[in-house]
Amino acid sequence: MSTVQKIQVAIVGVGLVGSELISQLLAVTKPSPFQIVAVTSSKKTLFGASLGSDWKSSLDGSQTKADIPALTTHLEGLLPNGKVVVVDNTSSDDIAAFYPRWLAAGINVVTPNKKAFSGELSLYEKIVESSKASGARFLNESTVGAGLPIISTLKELVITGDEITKIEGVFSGTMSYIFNQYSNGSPEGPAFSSVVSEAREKGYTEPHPADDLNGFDVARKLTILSRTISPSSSITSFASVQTASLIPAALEGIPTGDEFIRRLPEFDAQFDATRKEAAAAKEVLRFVGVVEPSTGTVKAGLERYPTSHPFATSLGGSDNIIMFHTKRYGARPLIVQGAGAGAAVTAMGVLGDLFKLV
Ligand SMILES: NC(=O)c1ccc[n+]([C@@H]2O[C@H](COP(=O)([O-])OP(=O)(O)OC[C@H]3O[C@@H](n4cnc5c(N)ncnc54)[C@H](OP(=O)(O)O)[C@@H]3O)[C@@H](O)[C@H]2O)c1
Ligand SMILES: *[C@@H]1O[C@H](CO)[C@@H](O)[C@H](O)[C@H]1NC(C)=O
Ligand SMILES: CC(=O)N[C@H]1CO[C@H](CO)[C@@H](O)[C@@H]1O
Repeated sequence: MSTVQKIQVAIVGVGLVGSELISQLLAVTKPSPFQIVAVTSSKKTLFGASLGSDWKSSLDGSQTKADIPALTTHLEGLLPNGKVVVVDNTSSDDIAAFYPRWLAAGINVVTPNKKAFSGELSLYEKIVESSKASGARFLNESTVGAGLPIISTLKELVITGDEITKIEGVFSGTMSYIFNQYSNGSPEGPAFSSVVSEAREKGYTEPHPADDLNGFDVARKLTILSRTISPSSSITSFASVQTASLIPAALEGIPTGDEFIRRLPEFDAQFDATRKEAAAAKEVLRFVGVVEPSTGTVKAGLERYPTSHPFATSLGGSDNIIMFHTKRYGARPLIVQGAGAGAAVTAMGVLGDLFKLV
């Protein structure tokens, strides 16, 4: 390996997953094909060709301010030494806006950040063009289902010539948790507001639960799947996905999560009626995303499934489950299921993408 050039990895955003990724990178069986050359938080940057397990205190002590253009110049300077890849572990639109520049320069991009791939079509088109022009790659496995093999499974179905009839799934870990608790086929159960409030206390929701209940996270994931099936998909941005928000109209725009939680009980009766209706038909409620290429349907919302359906029987915790209905898989769809969030599995999805560059 010593004669083989290492892949030079720069990590932007060092929270839970970023930190976990660094641990996993440092634990890769020796000789590792990777070398961490830079780590950046929103405040500071640390450069170094041999960052080790003490990276956190070194970053804290660094005198170098975070500066993405300066990082970019530094990385361009490393290109003669071999491949360079930026791991974007932020949820920042500002960082996403740099992908075209990085890709055009020949720097690969690996990320769990959905922003660039699910936002404005013009940014996405620039990303695709810059990558084509330079040959640098962008990899996105962990944007959908964290570490679960969703994108890679879909890509393989598509490139081998299978025809996707429909993809349907529970794509949000938060929504999964909420409805696994709320609706199990019984007409009775805990109040919707109490399930949401408990999920929030456990840290399973965003600080403002409306940021989960609006369905945008699912709409972003569906946009990524649609564009992966067909880069010329007509989705102009995730905002154009037909999304049935669960936020009661009267609570739209409430500024704080605390006030939202205080008011949510006013709408328990409404959710309860929906649960009773489903139970009477021996069905459960699940918040799902659907992509149906033949009709151009891309939608997110609450749907009902029979109590015998895998979406009712096989989900626990905040699992994701994704069903691929295709021509070859016929009446028995291909199903991928498992934990769809968490630092360890998300970092694994990112590291798996890094290995694709080796
Ligand atoms: N956690 C999961 O299970 C999971 C699963 C799949 C995908 N993801 C995706 O992973 C990404 C991160 O997740 P998150 O929700 O935990 O994000 P987050 O809380 O917003 O964390 C982002 C991190 O990036 C850093 N950051 C933000 N802007 C930056 C900038 N301009 N330059 C450098 N660093 C910057 C922040 O640094 P400071 O701490 O220095 O402020 C922070 O540590 C998101 O895109 C998310 O959608 C997460
Ligand atoms: C995700 O990455 C794959 C490459 O692995 C690519 O084929 C696909 O088009 C990408 N999708 C999006 C929406 O970026
Ligand atoms: C995917 C990933 O690494 N996400 C992490 C990025 O960093 C933030 C910390 O600020 C974590 O919270 C994320 O989980």
